[in-house]
Amino acid sequence: MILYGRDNSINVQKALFALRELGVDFELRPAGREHGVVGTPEYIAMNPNGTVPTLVDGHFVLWESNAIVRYLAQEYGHGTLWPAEREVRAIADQWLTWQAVTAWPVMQPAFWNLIRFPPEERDMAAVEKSVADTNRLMGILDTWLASRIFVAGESFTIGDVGVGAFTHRYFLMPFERPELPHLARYYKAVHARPAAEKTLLARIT
Ligand SMILES: N[C@@H](CCC(=O)N[C@@H](CS)C(=O)NCC(=O)O)C(=O)O
Repeated sequence: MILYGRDNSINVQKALFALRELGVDFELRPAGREHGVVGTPEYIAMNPNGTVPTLVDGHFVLWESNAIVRYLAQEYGHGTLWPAEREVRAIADQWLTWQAVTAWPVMQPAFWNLIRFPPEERDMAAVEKSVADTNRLMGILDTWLASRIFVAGESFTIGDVGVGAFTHRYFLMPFERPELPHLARYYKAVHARPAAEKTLLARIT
């Protein structure tokens, strides 16, 4: 299996996290930003969006990080990343979706302005709103985690692949966070996983 991407992208990290949790043999082919590749005709033929990640499994090509996480979990993670119980699986998927569709777009303005843009180009009003909204969303997650270890209950699932990678990025962002004791405990539980240690880099860039 080949994964195209760069290991500092949150969307690539989700695919890497799933591959490593599942113990699947794969090769990471650097692509995106400083690595280029994504604009080549060969890459566009695989992924017309010109984005990362893209997974190649034999003849089969798949893009969209959450689709990749679900594909891998269904193929290799029955009873682990892909819970056997229908409702647990649905809740895991709910949080995987929440990370990508609700949480990440809200934190993106803070990320782009504070991490990617030089100080003179930062839109601090957008940052302020993004930080306030992100902290509010993480408060929802914190409350949810008060009564469970991982987002879908006692076991690590696809939901934690997304929410875990996102929580990591949230705690590394250079802005103030409220006290979120359950989220802080969750973050430690995610980090204790060998796959997380390899995947969630110590610096966000
Ligand atoms: N919804 C897509 C978003 C893909 C995406 O925008 N990826 C970014 C990196 S996080 C990208 O390819 N940026 C351009 C680049 O790295 O060259 C997914 O989840 O896979």
